[in-house]
Amino acid sequence: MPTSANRVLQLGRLKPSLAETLRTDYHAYALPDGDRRDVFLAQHADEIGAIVVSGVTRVDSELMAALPNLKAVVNFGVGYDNIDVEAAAARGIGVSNTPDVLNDCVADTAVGLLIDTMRQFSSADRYLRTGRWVTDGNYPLTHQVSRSHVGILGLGRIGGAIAGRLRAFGCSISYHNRRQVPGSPYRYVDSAVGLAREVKVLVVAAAGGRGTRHLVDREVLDALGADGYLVNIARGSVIDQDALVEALTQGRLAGAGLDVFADEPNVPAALTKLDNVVLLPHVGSGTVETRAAMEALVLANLDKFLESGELVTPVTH
Ligand code: 8YV
Repeated sequence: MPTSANRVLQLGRLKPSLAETLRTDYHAYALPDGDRRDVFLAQHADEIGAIVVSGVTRVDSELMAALPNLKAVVNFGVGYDNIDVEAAAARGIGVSNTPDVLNDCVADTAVGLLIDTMRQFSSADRYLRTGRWVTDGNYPLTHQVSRSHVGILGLGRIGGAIAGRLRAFGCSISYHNRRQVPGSPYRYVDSAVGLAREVKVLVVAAAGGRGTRHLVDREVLDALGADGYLVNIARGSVIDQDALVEALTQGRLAGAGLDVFADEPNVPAALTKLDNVVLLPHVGSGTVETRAAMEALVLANLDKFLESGELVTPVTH
């Protein structure tokens, strides 16, 4: 149980079991919405030492300023573009995320999306269910995944796990990253557009945030071209979504597999009408096993913070 000057605040919705643990074992507050929020802050702002939040809820400098004793933001998720990390650093507030424990599931999702997009399994399933196999005959031919040339945009922990899986498919792998990865067995390309120009499939695995906003723009999409495929398991903000919708609807891109979008949970209606697009509702890490591991890491960070003021997996940026 944290001391009264180091209370825990739940911000936004969390995994139900995590919210329950915070409420019962940590006597955490939950920040109310609307007018009740100001009333809550007037009464309790001084008590809050740590925030627990998930990737969908913003932690901005205004909120940090309203909590004078805030010392930690513990994030459920590896991506932390929901948190103003510069403002946190300036105020001496530590931020933690949940790295590594979700690499496998997110990489599985990327490969699943890539295969579904190129082989059109979801579309073929719809074809069968709507009786078209009987009326129209065999499903049209699609494109081979094995031995294709794949580009990974962002060769971090998740990008590396995706590349490792695709290697087993005999794919040749190139990548673009802010910095070349020392000792990487994959071919480095020094720009996103250069990478898109040489590959059949571009897989986006770069962290979100200001530095990567619209890294995949119209020029990159055109470099990928009418025979190229795009897969995104990172953040919707990394892609210029309007340019993507335009390229797909005009046939300037062969297809796309998307787990993330610019304004979740809203997805452009134009995308839902296309059969060469596979759309998932941000399920990359969404398995029982991985979400349990993320929850355990959130609590490990919180416990360490409450004991020592330190975090297990602090974000360094
Ligand atoms: C989660 C994610 O869906 O870890 C991330 O960055 O995007 C996902 O694992 C999300 O954080 C849960 O809200």
